[in-house]
Amino acid sequence: MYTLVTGGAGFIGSHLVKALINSNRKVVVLDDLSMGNVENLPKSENVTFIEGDLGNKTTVQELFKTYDFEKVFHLGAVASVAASVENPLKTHQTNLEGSLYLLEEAKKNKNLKRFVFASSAAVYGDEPTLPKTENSPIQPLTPYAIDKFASERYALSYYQLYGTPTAAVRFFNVYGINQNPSSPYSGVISILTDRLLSNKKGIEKTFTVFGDGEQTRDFVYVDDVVKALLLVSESEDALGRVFNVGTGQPVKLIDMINIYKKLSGVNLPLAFEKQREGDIRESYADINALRSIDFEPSYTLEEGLNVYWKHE
Ligand code: NAD
Ligand code: UD2
Repeated sequence: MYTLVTGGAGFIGSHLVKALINSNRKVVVLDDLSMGNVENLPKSENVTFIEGDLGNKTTVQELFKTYDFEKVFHLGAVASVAASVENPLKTHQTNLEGSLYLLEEAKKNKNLKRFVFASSAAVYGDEPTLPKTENSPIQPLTPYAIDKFASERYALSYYQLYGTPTAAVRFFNVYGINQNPSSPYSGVISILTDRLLSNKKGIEKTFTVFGDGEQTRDFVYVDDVVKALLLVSESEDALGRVFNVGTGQPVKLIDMINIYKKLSGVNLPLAFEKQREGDIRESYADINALRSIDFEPSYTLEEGLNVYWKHE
């Protein structure tokens, strides 16, 4: 029996693949390498890499004909909000149509034990209720968030309508090793790491803070995200439900920057620019639902940043 990880060559997916391999699973990765990199994958005979587009129905159908999947983790997506705003149609083909192709195949597979869909805190938009519980108002503001919410609902409705064993997770701000810092819309911690590394090497760079730095986020270390994904894929209580994945702790952007500068011991000048359009002021997760299936984050922000920095 195999486990499918779509988007497995990407940031979060590749950490999940490593964890699955370490627990002796046979893993199939479907990734079109639009963002991912095969170098992220562990070298193991238990990993089969398939370069392909999950937004192509035939590719997905062939995949399910070839392999009998016990678990599916659907992480493959156009993960950039900015890209979704630039090209809603292309994003939709991957982020919604692709999800439906996978769900349709999952529905037919009687051996399937779990299908976990990776959604996003973006579904909450800038609605001000805090902390975000899974029942907080939904206000998806971008094509990315709209497709995430629709896919999530489809996944959960497949459980209600057809008994397909689905669950969904809403990731907050994930950070860690292998996160790509190359776009201005990459995760802030990956950009900060990149700037700290440059300054450490004597290449002087500044880090731009958008706004006053007082905005809060729930930064969750990637290993904790993998832990949450595995729990959601195993717990009977997770069936048909959606779970926030964060730490439950809000951190001010400026505090995170100062903690990181201090632990790296690198001097990094800051420049302040006006707040990004549409930037959310405050965001953090209520993780009681995840706690109810025995999740507790293992990393404080300091610990996560420390592991990340030491690796770089
Ligand atoms: P990522 O870009 O590193 O990973 C996504 C992977 O999907 C990439 O390897 C990419 O090549 C692949 N992909 C894209 N389009 C594809 C297609 N048509 N067919 C096959 N593969 C395709 O991003 P990530 O940060 O690892 O995100 C993983 C998932 O988690 C995504 O669904 C993303 O939307 C979601 N998410 C991430 C965060 C975060 O903080 N990183 C927050 C919320 C939600
Ligand atoms: C996250 C997601 C985004 C979307 C959004 C929905 C990531 C990378 N982004 O955006 O996809 O789901 O949540 O709410 O997961 N910042 C700087 N300097 C920089 C980069 C960022 O000051 O160079 C600020 C940015 O303006 C924001 C904060 O840092 O206030 C976090 O930025 P981010 O892009 O990492 O994540 P976020 O929460 O804006």
